Amino acid sequence: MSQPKRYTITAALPYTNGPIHIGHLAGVYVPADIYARYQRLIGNDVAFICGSDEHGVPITLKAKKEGVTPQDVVDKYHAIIKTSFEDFGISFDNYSRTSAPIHHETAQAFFKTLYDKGEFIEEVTEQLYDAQANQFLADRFVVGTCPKCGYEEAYGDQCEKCGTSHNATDLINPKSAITGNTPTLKETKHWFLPLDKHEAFLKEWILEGHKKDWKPNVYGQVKSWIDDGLRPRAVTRDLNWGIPVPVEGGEGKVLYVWFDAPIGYISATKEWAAREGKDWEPYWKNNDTKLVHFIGKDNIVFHCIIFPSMLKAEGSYILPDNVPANEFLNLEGNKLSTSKNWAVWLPEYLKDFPDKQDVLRYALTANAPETKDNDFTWKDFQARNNNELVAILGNFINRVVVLTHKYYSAVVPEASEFTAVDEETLATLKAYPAVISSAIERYRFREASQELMNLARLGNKYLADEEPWKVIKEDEARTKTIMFVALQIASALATLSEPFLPFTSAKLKTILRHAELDSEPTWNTISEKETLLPAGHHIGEAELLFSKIEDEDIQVQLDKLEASKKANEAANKTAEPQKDEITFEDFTKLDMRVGTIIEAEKMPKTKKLLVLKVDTGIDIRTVVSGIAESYNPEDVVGKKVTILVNLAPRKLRGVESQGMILMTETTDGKLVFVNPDNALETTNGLQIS
Ligand code: B3M
Ligand code: ZN
Repeated sequence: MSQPKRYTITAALPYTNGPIHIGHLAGVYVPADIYARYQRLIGNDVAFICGSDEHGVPITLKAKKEGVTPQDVVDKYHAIIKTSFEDFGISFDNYSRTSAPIHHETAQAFFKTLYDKGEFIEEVTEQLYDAQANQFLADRFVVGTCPKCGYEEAYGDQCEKCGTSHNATDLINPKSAITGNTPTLKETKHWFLPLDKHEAFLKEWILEGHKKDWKPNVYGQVKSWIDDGLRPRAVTRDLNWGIPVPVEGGEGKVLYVWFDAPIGYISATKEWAAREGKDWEPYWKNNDTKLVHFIGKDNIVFHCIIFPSMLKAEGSYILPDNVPANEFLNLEGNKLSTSKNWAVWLPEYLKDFPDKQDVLRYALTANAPETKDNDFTWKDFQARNNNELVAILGNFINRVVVLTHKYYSAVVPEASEFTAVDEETLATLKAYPAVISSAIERYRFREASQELMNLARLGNKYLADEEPWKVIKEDEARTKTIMFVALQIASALATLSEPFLPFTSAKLKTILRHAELDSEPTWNTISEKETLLPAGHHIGEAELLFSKIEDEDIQVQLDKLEASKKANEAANKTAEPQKDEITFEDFTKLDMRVGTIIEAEKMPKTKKLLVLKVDTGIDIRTVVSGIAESYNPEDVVGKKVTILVNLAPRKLRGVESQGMILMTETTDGKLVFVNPDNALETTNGLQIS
């Protein structure tokens, strides 16, 4: 067997400003977990690292919105996110947080090293400033038009549309996210990482060195940024939430969140190694370690250009071997959005589907946004569960286990002679670990998950073709052989499903009593061993691996989304813009009185019109009013209304209307009377004061 390799596998540190949703899981954490579990299974030495990203403007904004401190925000969401990862079986070796003292020390030391080596440019420049908020506007504190793609809601440090990272002063038409004001410029000192200085190295390392093995979406983005030319980027900020800048002149300033966060991978590795009594340095400094960053596509620039430039400038670190960034997952045709609550939040999913962690993992993997943005639909989720997990994998295992109990009292039977079909089936089985490995090694997790399902299909087909339930009536020896072969497939599935379906794999190993075998099948031995489950081995009770998801369960989820959509529509219904200005004289021309509706009836053959008789205090007049969709005639009789009495009469459907009742519209479109109860009733009309 080959020497175990050392792997440092990182997954993007989630911002602790909210829980995580299926987009995070599909794009980053499930593929990273499949990869890490797989590397462990084949015997490699793995440090699978993540943690909460607790600095940066998103946290500050959330704290402002909720009226609490940033520390309150990160404490709350760190706990929620950490629990979600555990709940979904994401097998981090360490889930740390960037507020941990070890991280503050590590990030400050890193900064200090670059500072001492003269790797920064120290410069006083004009930066965007919000005088009203008394605050410099960096990162998400400022929104404007992206200089590269024209997206109008780009942040100060990055455009989420095209992924480009830029300086806040590059934004066209910047606006403060705090007050909405147009910022002014104010001088301030910062430290800049001269990315231009690392351009040649980046070109050689990525553009020449990783043309073949990096995903085209990642390579293409990196190439386009490098081709556009790189410029120095500020790595410090005038903010009060973050890691203090540890050098002279840095008082009152903090490290840019994207400077400190990737160093979080290193701090989390240190924390883990100390706990485990290991040395952290080989995981970050030995050339034979493979460093792999799992991220979403909006993080590419930071992991492929900025962080590697930092590591290179520091000098003692290895660089990532690969950065298999995924594209985005949409939900039912729309972009996932926290602010619009257009998401499936993991804690909520678990409330509705408490034992279906693996189902979500599987649905997200089978439909992962690996090469392009992809859509998650609840119908597809239901189909993946019912048609694949239940009907193929679950069904196969259930048949094997139930028949073994029924025919052989749960003991693996002795095989006699293998037929050509048996030989071929067993040979195909032995090839599966390599097939699935190859897909995983190429970061093709969709393909890998489908190959796993194909192995279950192989089992199902084998049983359907060999029909042990028929053969048992005439040929006992043959039935034993068939069941023996089927049991080998079940055993391989228990092992090979672990990276994808860890909960199911554990259940299946319990059912097959893998732990009681002299030598438990492993990823590497499946292809080598003659048998996985030997004759005479006792298996355990059948247990339901998957259960059908009904249409009603799916409807509940669709209804939730529909409710979000409605709530958004109501919230987004913006007020009509103000009309052209009028003069005070114009206004005094209006003669408004308080009147009482004394009669009301529907205008025949219309939907909208009511014919009203109104006592205005000066006379009783007829008014035709377009309120029939909001009021029944009987409901308005007796109501006090504000009426404009000197409006020129006009005929509507043959009835002369002698005035206008003042109405206003609520946000959901209902017309309501301008309530005159507070108006002064005078013969001179509405009081103006
Ligand atoms: N927290 C951004 C994000 O959640 C960021 C990742 C940091 S990885 C070092 O999109
Ligand atoms: Zn852009």
